Amino acid sequence: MKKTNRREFIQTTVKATVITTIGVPFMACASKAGKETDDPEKNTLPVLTFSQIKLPYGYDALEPSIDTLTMDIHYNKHHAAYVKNVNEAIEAEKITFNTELEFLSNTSKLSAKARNNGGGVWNHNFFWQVMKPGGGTPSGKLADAINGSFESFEKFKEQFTTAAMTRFGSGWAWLVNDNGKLKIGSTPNQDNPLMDISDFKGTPLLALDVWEHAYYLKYQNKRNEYVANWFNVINWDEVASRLK
Ligand code: MN3
Repeated sequence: MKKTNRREFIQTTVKATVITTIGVPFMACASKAGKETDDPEKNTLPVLTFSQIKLPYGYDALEPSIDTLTMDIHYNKHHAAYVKNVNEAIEAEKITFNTELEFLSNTSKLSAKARNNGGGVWNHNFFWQVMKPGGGTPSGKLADAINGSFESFEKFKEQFTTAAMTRFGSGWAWLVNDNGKLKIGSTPNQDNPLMDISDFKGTPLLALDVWEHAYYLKYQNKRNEYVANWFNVINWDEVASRLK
């Protein structure tokens, strides 16, 4: 009697456990599914938001190559405006790209406002990082790549300077990696070599802003002096880190 009772008890307990384990996940699934459809936050598509990096140095850090007032206005007014404008465009135009790279490589599908301001944010975030007080010269693998592609560092500087000087109007000069080969070129306005619409493509290693707002307060019409002095504040370690 005692034994039978115990078996019955066990069987009842097992049945109850089975019901519970089937029942609980079912309820959990139902509840989770309900949340996914009812929660407005979970129905919102992920949207890219552009932002400014923190300036890696003070406004006066690149003196005398880049003056303090220019750095302040460039970062706090020009760059900040691109951030505000591209984020407005993303919202107004319901742009749903998830990453900056996806955004840039699809610029042919974007409005002029989204393209110009998105490029403006990305280019300046890149530009701040490839500069630092003190500068120096490239070394190691990067120096080998520069010598291999342009014969010498001096020839690289000449070619880069030509690209910066011959960009008519506003734009950027670039050093890019194009499948292991380094190339120099330029883009108009806020376009860059990651954009599908760009004639000049590659992975950016170094960039120089040649918009007048980048140098006019100190150098006025003398873009050549700005370019020559900028070579003293290139962060070659940062450039090297981008050469994969
Ligand atoms: Mn600029």
